[in-house]
Amino acid sequence: MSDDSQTLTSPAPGAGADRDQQEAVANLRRLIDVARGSRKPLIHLQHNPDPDALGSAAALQALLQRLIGAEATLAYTGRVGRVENRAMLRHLNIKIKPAYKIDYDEHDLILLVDTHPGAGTCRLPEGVVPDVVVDHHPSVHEMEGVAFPYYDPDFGSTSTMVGALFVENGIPMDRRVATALTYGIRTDTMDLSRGTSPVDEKIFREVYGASDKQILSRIERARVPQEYFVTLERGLRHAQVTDFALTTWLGEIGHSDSVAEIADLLFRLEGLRWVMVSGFSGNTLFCSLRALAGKDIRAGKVAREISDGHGGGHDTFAAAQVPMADPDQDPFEAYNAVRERFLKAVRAKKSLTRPLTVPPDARTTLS
Ligand SMILES: [Mn+2]
Repeated sequence: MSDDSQTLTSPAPGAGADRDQQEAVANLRRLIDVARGSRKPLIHLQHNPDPDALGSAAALQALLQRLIGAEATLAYTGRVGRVENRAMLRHLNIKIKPAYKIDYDEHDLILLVDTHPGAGTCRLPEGVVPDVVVDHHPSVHEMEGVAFPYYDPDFGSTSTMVGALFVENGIPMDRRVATALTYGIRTDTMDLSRGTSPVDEKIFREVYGASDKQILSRIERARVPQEYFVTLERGLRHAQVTDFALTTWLGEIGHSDSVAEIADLLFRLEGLRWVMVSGFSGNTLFCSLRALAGKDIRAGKVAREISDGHGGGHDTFAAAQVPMADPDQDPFEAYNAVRERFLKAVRAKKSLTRPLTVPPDARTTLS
């Protein structure tokens, strides 16, 4: 969506902003109504939480503290893999607890952030229905039983949604929360370049202005372990360019964020319209998809198709986590099967395939 179409469809310059504020006031009211009286709130994060999940959860925790004076516990499943994300936890003192250590019955208020019931990234224990859902991911599921579904795919990030509750209601936020939200918005929207609305721009300006630039820099430039380069080398070596689509195989990965990390990097290749990067951990095949925005480009739909429903996401970026049911299945064969389906789904001509750098079995010399 271009800026031009925005100004053309907006009724008047100020009207949209007023509406955003009215919505934020109403949403805060609903949050207070649902949260009032809670002594032990719990915020459950998206599986393998990313900076948007971590930032929005930390901010929601601070907001609840202010509104009802109770300290919410942050619970997560999966892993925080990427070094930047671990640096974010450390530098911003965000404390998260593994969900298996949590007794969900002990908590009188359950809030779900950056995912929603029914989504592949939601790992709430069986039977637990959240009271509040804060999420911006497109959904095909009904939020049944959720007292306050604060759900809107027009937002570029969940961090923007929580940020709006602060900013539009004039609630002050401290530097730590502003920094967490800044990093959440930045990473989820690729520096406001994908899937954003004017609200994201506005809220980002506010939180960035109040953020700690030193800490932001420390998070963004976090040093990586040697393993990162080993994985990267495998990704480069196995990369094949088929027509306008690049696919590659990372083999066994230490954490599921690797596929997204390498996908972002390889997507910079000129002429590309699609990228799919895969790797495996345990008996799960992880795939990360990137697509160039365009008419009928639906990366989320492709991710769902190639994984028999084990994937989803946005139009230009999506992911799939394919279970490999048979323990004897060769992960590379599983990848090849998914790759075939992917190339078919995006209609890339297989005859136009070449290695990105060298053939996978090439011997290279340093001379
Ligand atoms: Mn998000």
